[in-house]
Amino acid sequence: MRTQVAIIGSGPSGLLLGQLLAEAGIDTVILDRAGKDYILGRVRAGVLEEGTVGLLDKANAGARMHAEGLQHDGFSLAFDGRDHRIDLFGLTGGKRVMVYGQTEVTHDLMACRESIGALSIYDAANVQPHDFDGQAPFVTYEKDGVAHRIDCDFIAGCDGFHGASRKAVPERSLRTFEKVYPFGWLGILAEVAPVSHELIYANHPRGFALCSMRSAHRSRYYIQCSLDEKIENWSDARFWDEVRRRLPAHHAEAMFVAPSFEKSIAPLRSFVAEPMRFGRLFLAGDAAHIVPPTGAKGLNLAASDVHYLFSGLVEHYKESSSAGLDAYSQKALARVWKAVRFSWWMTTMLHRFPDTGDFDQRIQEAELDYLTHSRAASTVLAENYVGLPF
Ligand code: FAS
Ligand code: PHB
Repeated sequence: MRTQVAIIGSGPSGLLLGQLLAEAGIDTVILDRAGKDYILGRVRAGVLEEGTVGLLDKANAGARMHAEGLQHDGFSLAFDGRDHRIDLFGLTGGKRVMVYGQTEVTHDLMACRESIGALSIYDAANVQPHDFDGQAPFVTYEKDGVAHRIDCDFIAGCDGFHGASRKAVPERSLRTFEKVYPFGWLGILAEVAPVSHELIYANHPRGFALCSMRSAHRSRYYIQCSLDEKIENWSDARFWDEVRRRLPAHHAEAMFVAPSFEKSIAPLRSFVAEPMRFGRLFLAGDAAHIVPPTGAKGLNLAASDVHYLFSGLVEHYKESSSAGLDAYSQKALARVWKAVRFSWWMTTMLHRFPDTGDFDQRIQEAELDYLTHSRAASTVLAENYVGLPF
């Protein structure tokens, strides 16, 4: 089999790249080691930047998002028993975010790909990129015990943090940067109206909490938890009690509760691999970087990587220019590091760290006080949250 671009990974990165390339008449094959249902069963991101919304529109995959997504003009920071609203729309000259779950984005992109008859191969075992440092790269995989090979012009490594693409790069060619946080997020989904019409990020002595949503009748809540927490120790009742303890009283009293239908614990880390290009292999999304979800950047960074990679591939095929591909890594990393910084800053400001001393605690309190009383400081938060320009 031959294609122009072999895409490893059928998450948001791979699917969005595949759809944009298809719209440009460039042939792709997507391979994923998991099945469609498993991929669609993962509950992850919930907030889309305008740049991500624009790319989904460009991919002709935005109709349901506009019909069912929720436009948000702001969110609140809660601490010392009070709310402080961050007016995204007013502070950024009219920008906002779209609340629409990653699961739905993935579903919509899969449906688009199926509607155009583009090939995705699921349950592909032992997917491996080869000869990407030459002019004739290829990908091998096994399906139902049969070995296959796909010859291609380029390989897009969109296979996430644990994927095969980054691991196929010789260690001497890669430099990685990592910070692991001493806590995780315990998240639940419940079919119940959210406690507020906007998101609430809470800093509390018991730990961080986040009140988010997927719709007007589906809530998504998170609480900071220790890394040795076990999900089986968290009944719904215990979770609802804990999340309400971490919110201002008026929210805790108003919160609707219901049985959860998803409950999981995610570790938090910051991770960047440099560069993001190795000959004819390009890393995009979580394959190249990970951010703590506090800044709602993971999925949106995947989208901006895809924007740069798509532009470079179109230049190659339509204008016989390698400029875009040659600049990919440097352009993508410039935006990645600013989002990594923002996500680290939001995480450091809103979470309680086990080893925090009295001085560090006062600094965190001063940060929150300054942020909520200075238009300049709030503007910095707002412009990063809605997404810096591509
Ligand atoms: P993904 O990991 O989504 O997709 C990679 C795909 O590659 C998967 O389908 C996988 O099956 C496949 N794959 C992996 N290895 C392979 C191999 N060897 N061969 C073939 N295929 C392979 N971001 C936010 O903005 N907000 C959040 O709240 C948030 N919560 C998260 C919670 C968790 C538990 C995790 C892990 C991430 C979370 N993220 C969040 C980040 C997340 O949304 C990612 O940024 C997003 O999924 C990135 O998309 P992809 O780069 O496509 O990677
Ligand atoms: C979510 O709704 O899953 C969500 C929203 C904002 C974040 C992280 C997660 O910062």
